[in-house]
Amino acid sequence: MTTCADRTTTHRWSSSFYFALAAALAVVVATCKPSEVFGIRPGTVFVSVRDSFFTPDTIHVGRQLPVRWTNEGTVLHTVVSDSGFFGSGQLTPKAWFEVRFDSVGAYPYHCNIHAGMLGTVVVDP
Ligand SMILES: [Cu+2]
Repeated sequence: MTTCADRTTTHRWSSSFYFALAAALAVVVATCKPSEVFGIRPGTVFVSVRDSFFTPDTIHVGRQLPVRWTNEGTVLHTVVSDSGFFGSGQLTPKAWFEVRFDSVGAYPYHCNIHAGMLGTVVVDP
């Protein structure tokens, strides 16, 4: 991935684009199959993925703390940022997907299998 500093045309980009790019670079993603066991960091915020909605659909999380989505439904779902910052791929039942955010802001996301499965992560300072 190319960084801002490598570009010669950055002066043309809007500040919102800079913010979006910084946010995109700041997202850390992990995903896991059901059989794998990982420790859960203190402060992790959990979102349940159901058939077919996210609950809670809006969550607040501090910077650097993980958000973990777990498929608690019976069919495949995905967790995909509306802006392309992150994407889980297909989550089978019991599988989870985790993202940490370095930048404050609101990050709307959706399931790309089921129209109307929507949620928002709000990253607080
Ligand atoms: Cu879905």
